[in-house]
Amino acid sequence: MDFLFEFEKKINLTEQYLSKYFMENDNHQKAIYEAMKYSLLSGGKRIRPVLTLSCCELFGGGEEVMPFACALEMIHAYSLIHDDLPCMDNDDLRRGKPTNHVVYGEAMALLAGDGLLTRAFEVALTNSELLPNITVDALKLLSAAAGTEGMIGGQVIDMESEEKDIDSVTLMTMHLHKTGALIMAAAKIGALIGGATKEDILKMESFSRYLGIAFQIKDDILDVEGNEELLGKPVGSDKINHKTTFVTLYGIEQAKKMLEDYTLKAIEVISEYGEKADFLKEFSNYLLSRDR
Ligand code: GRG
Repeated sequence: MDFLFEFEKKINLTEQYLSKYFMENDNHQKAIYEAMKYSLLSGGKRIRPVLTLSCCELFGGGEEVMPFACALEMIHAYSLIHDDLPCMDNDDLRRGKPTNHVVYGEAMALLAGDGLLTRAFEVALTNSELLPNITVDALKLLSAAAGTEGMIGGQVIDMESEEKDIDSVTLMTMHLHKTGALIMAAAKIGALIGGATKEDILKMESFSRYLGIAFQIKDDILDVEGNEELLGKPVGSDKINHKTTFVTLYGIEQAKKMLEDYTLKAIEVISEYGEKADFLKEFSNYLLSRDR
């Protein structure tokens, strides 16, 4: 299997679907669609939809998962818009471009985030061929991951930790929610729609929990050692904002060791599926060595 070729194919499919959902907007709502598209169609790595699709394929599914895969990416895009707002992290740059509120103003950025979140659920429901019980279960996973027991819950821990030294348990809990929840939902929804059993879905949960933590550790390392041009945002922001990260808590060398350990654990879980899981194994390694 040529990993980069397969990866590119999955990214292209995601781009096609995402654009399709935003084609017909030459009407009086033009302004909000422009702001939504600015953040949704602007060079994200598409990790969540690619994970959703590949986990679906692992169990024999395919393109039928794309509405849910895109819904996850839309929720991710909304979280980035809101996270950059002046009342949150107040960031001016993301993916090498001015943030949404810098271009469209705070009020429109707020609405663009709200619009993406709401539209995500509409988009998720566009595949009427899925069995109703599968759709309902996938929606439960999606909404729980986005909400107060998931990503929002993690953001609240983050806000309450500002300017404080937090311990390793709080740091882990925060990231399992803030970053991990959507990544875990991607893997589980993909598996569910692909036809996985309950037992398989539990395995995918374990796999994606390790992967989500590894993803965040890498993010913290990149904030120290990354290249600003490749990242499209300034490095060192965690230090400036006095944030506790895997690097500040454990040191850079230990953080790198943890990144490798969590990635290996993820790969170990998925290895049970043999060659069928080759893409996911390579994908885990790609996340470990990524430079943006
Ligand atoms: C709803 C305000 C609000 C926040 C929710 C997820 C989140 C909390 C905020 C987003 C900011 C952030 C730094 C989250 C941590 C997860 C993370 C590393 C996001 C970046 O994801 P990538 O690297 O982004 O997949 P791209 O740009 O590739 O799409």
